[in-house]
Parts: sequence; C-alpha cells; structure tokens
Amino acid sequence: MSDSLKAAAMPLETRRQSIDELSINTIRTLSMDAVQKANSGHPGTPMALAPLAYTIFERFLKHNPKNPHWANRDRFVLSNGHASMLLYSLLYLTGYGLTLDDLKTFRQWNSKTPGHPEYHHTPGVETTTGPLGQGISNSVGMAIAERWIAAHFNRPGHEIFNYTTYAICGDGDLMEGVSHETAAMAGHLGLSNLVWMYDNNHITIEGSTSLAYSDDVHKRFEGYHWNVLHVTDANNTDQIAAALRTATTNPDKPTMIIVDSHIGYGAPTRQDTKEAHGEPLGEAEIEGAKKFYGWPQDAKFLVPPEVLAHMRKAEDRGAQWEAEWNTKFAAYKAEYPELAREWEMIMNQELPDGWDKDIPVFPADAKGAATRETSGKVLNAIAKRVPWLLGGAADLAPSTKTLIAGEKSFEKDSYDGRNMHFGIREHGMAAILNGMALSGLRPYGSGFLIFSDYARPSIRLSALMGLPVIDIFTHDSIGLGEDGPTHQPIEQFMALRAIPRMLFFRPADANEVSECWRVIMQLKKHPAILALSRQALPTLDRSKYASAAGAAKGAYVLADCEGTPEVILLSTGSEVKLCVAAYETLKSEGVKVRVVSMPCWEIFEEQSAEYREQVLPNAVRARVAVEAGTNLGWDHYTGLDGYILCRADFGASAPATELFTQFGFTAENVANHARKLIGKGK
Ligand SMILES: Cc1ncc(C[n+]2csc(CCOP(=O)(O)OP(=O)(O)O)c2C)c(N)n1
Repeated sequence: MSDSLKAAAMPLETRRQSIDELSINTIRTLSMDAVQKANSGHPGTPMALAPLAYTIFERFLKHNPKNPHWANRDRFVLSNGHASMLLYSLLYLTGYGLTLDDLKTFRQWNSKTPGHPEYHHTPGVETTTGPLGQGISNSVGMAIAERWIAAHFNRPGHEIFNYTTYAICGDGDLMEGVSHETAAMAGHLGLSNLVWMYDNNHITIEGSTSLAYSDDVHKRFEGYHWNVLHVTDANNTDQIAAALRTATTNPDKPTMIIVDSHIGYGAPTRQDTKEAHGEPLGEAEIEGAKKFYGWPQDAKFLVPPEVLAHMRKAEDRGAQWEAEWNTKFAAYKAEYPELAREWEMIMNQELPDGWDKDIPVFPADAKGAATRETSGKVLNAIAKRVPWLLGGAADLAPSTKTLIAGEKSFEKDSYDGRNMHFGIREHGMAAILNGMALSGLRPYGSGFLIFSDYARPSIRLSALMGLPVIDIFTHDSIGLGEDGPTHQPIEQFMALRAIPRMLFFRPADANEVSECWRVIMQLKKHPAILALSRQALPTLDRSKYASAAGAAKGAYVLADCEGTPEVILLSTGSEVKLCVAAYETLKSEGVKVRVVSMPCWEIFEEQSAEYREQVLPNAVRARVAVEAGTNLGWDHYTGLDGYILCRADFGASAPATELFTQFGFTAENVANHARKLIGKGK
C-alpha cells in the first residue's frame, strides 16, 4: 500500500490528532521502525524526545534545510548520538535531502544514516556524536565561535551574526567529565546563546541511574552560573516552548532545561526500562506503542502526507530567512567590504594574500632556542595576518608560548579577544576547539604533550571529522627534565601518530618550526599536532645542511654524503641534533652517512614512491632511528636490519642533559650504533 493510501486508511483516532501530534508520532514511529528494520539501534530515546526535538525544529530553530551551511543558522546538536534516528527522522521530514529509503537503510553499509550522526556524511549533522559528552562540549565551542564572530564582524546597524546553539543531551553526557569542564566554561563566559536540554529519564544501559548517579543537576548548573529551567512533562510542547522562549531571551547566561521524560514512551512493557535504551522493541511492542499513539498498527515507515507537507514548510521558512540574511549581508558588504571579504575567506577556508609573509627565517645559532619559543614567534607572525586564528592554553600559555601579543583575552566582556583561557581543562579545550573549527575558525589549543592523553577523545574526533584544529603540545620528551616521569611523554608520539588522518609534527629546529606552521595553516581537512621542545635546540646552519623547506614533504635529507650512503640516521625533533653531530663524526672517519629529518611521518607517507626511495633508498638497510619516545612503529623505517635508539620505558626526574646521557641519547652512542650496523664498530 502506498503511504498516501495508508494515510487515508488511518484510524479515526490518528486523523483527529493535531498536526503537532501527528508529526511527533511520525518521528516516533519512523525511529522505531528504522531500528527494528536494522535490528540494531536505540528506539527509546527518540520515542521520548520526539516532542522536544519537534518543538525546537518547528518553533525555534532558524535553519535552512536546503542550505545546511547557511552562515547564520542556529546549530542543533544531538549529543546523545545513539538516539540518531531522532535526528535522521527530523532531517528527512524537514527536507535535508534524506529520503525514506535512507531511513530504511539505517546503520547499513554506505547509507546516509549511520549508527551515530557523522559530520560531513549526512547533510544537517553539525558534529559527529556518540562518544558521550562530546556533542555538548562541541556546542560550547560553537557558542564561543558565534560570540567571537559576532563581536568581530557585527557593526552598529549590522547585526549579521546572532545565532543560537541548541544541544540535547542525556545522563551519559552529563556524567562524562568533559561535560563538567565545558559547562563550567560556558557559565564562566556567560554564553547566553547556548541552550542545553537534558533528557532526565533516569535510565542508562545498566538500569536506573540511581545505581551510579545522584548529582543534583539543577544545583550543579546553577553552580556553574547557568540559568536552569525545568520541564516536568516531555510530552507537553507548550511547557517546552515556554522554557525555550525563556532560554533564548536570557541576556547573560547559558540555559539548561531539565526535561523529565520516559524512555520508550508508549511501549506497553518497555517504557521506563533499560531495554528500551538500546534494543529494537520487537514487533509486539511496536504494535502496542503504535496503538497507544493511535497509529495504524501494521503500518511501517508511515508518513502521513499532511505531516510531510507541514514539516517541509521548514524549507520555505529557511529559504526566506536565508534570503533576508543575504540582503543584510549585501548591505554590510557594501559598507564593510574588507570585513565581508574576511568572512568569505573563512567560509571558503582561504587564507589572506601574504598570510605567510612574516614567517621568520632564523639564522644559524649553535645555542638556538626551544622550538616552543620559535613556534610562539611564528604563531604571532601568522596571527597578525589571519584574524580568525585564535586560541590559547590549558593554563600553560607562559610555557607553551601561545599568547598573541597585543590581543585581548576572550572573556565575558571581550568576546572579540583572541587569547583564550581554557583553565586546566585539556579535554574540554579540545572539544571546544572542535566546535570552533566546525564554525569556520582556525582554533588552536596548547598544553604539555603528556596531557594530550587527557584531550585524546576529542583529538580523535577532530581527526574523524577532518577539522583543521591545531594542537600545540610542548615539553615533548624527557628533555623537559626535572618534572620527571609523570610529565615526560614516552608513548604519546606513537599514540598520536596512530590516530588516522592526524598529522603529527615534531620539528627539529627553529626553521623546521616555520615550515611546519606553513604546512599546518594550509590544512583544510586534517588536524595537526605540533610537538615542541621545552629545551633549547641549535638552529641548524642551512647553508651547510639542506633547507628546512624539505619539512613540507614530511621527511627530507638533511645532511648527505657523495653517492649511496652506507648508513642512514633518521630522527625527529630534539634528537636530530644528535644525529647531525654523529654525522659529522662519522663523516670525518670516512663513513658515507646520511641524516634524514622526519618532522611529519604522515606527510612523508603521502609522497611519491620515487621521493620516498630517494630519501630512504631501499638498498640501504643500515639505519639508525633516534627518538626519545617509545620504539613501537620505528621498525617501519628501520626494517629488521636497523637499530632503534628510543626510550620504551618511563623517564625519570633529573636535569635533561643527565637524562639524555643516562638513557643513551648521545651523539657518541648514535655513531656507535651506526658503526656497528656497517661492521665498523669499535
Ligand atoms: C564515552 C562513552 N562511553 C560509553 C558509551 C556507551 N553508551 C552509549 S549510550 C550509554 C548510556 C547512556 O545513557 P543515557 O545518556 O541516559 O541515554 P538514554 O538511555 O537516555 O538513551 C552508554 C554507556 C558511549 N557512547 N560513550
């Protein structure tokens, strides 16, 4: 039977429902049917939250389904991403280009409706969610971005940017630590453009939340300086709308709306049970729920035509909003052409002409400087020309050298500031950076490399989403010295290199820092990590050794011999200088030796086979890799015949020079291993 025939055959009860009720029940039943067909997924939460999500989309969200990228759209984030069918149903019904067939192929190979919402994959999905706590934390970054964009671009009489970010979350989101970090920041910053709606259903996977959770959410958010509202019945759309109205007119605080709901609402035996969370309901429960909703019990994927017609009006509203905005933007552009051009560059991921003009070239210097120091200089040189490059540190800016000179702090009373203060919240920082990057900005965060572990879940998502976030991690090895093994990264290089699509940079000297930044700024679909030294590193004499421009290829021959080398020394970051010193010794002994600096493995792997063969000739099997981190992975370059001079165990507390000596990171040791490999060992 066609949908319209089915709709015509709907029971009287169904037809008497208001268009709101019909629409809500359509969202519910589509979600139930899709999960059942996939035999996998989470039906209970879409059933419970359909009235909430419907009210947002129908009455509050300013969006344009025909252009999911419209600049001034409100953002909607489903942080409890397991309830993805709620979002897909809404995206289909409001006209984002999803089809009913897409809903019927929920969770299947190549479908537009994967298990959890994926950014870039499904039009209208603003961020990838599923790892609980991330979506709401991204929403804080989105709200921060809007505040900055509004402060930077709006002019008297030209309020070009004024959007709101809405996020729905569940118990899991609020239990996760990252939500505490980012909610605290949102409250501190007074982000009145942010609304979270908490699905207070008292159920998680193991059962009642009372097993593990007794936070007073109201007090918790009041304590963060949020405005807290309560909706006592998730089915009461008037109550929901009233709360949203209050939330969106609040002048100076983010709003948390606690919504009391019933998971699996309407299922005869599964409502309010843990089974409603993550199991298909089964045919009998579905029929019972449909009966409860006054829905034809045997209909599957039924969309009453009047519901589709009603909800697709979102397209007309959206087109009109965007057209009005385009008119406003045109007037703005006429008056402020340079600012308008800036915005267009942001939208197109372009960089201003001459953005890299001031990137310094550092003169050779045996004493040199820490790469964190030179990075600070390069960052400042770029920031002057790229206004939307902004960021900060997790309370470590004096160490990470990430302050932009002459710029204000981003604070409640100065949203145009570019120096951000994330507090001691690495995870929250990384999640916020993702939200900012999703809003078009080029955000950077910084901290000690060891604490990348604290930020890792969000860093991983930046890679999965292909966001050009920049993470500046300093104190990148045992070279940080006396703080000891708690602070000395060992496995972090490899752990970060292991993240697909992540580009991990570890420059060897000041000029490699410049070149790495030059590459990083041009990235559009990859996040980057810059691992930088605390300790000074010599600035190599580039008239003697190869140009640092080679860093753009990920790895390059830094120092070479005539003809084919007998042995190759490979290294990154602070250990390159040891290889260069060993090279000089070996060369003076008549050994044919090459040094390869490898600031970014991932980029090197992208080079042509010819280039890689030029740098690391297959025939040269005597290779010594030197890196003050774990050995795991280096055998990819050293092969079975090479030697890996690494530190696979934890570090220790002592001055850096002592640690390097004790752990064998000396030029002499490098040279010895090289000699041994070519049978010239002493
Ligand atoms: C970081 C993280 N840990 C664990 C999970 C697995 N998981 C998915 S849903 C869920 C329970 C969430 O409960 P709640 O937020 O109350 O969702 P509801 O049951 O209301 O749908 C868990 C533990 C996850 N997705 N992310």
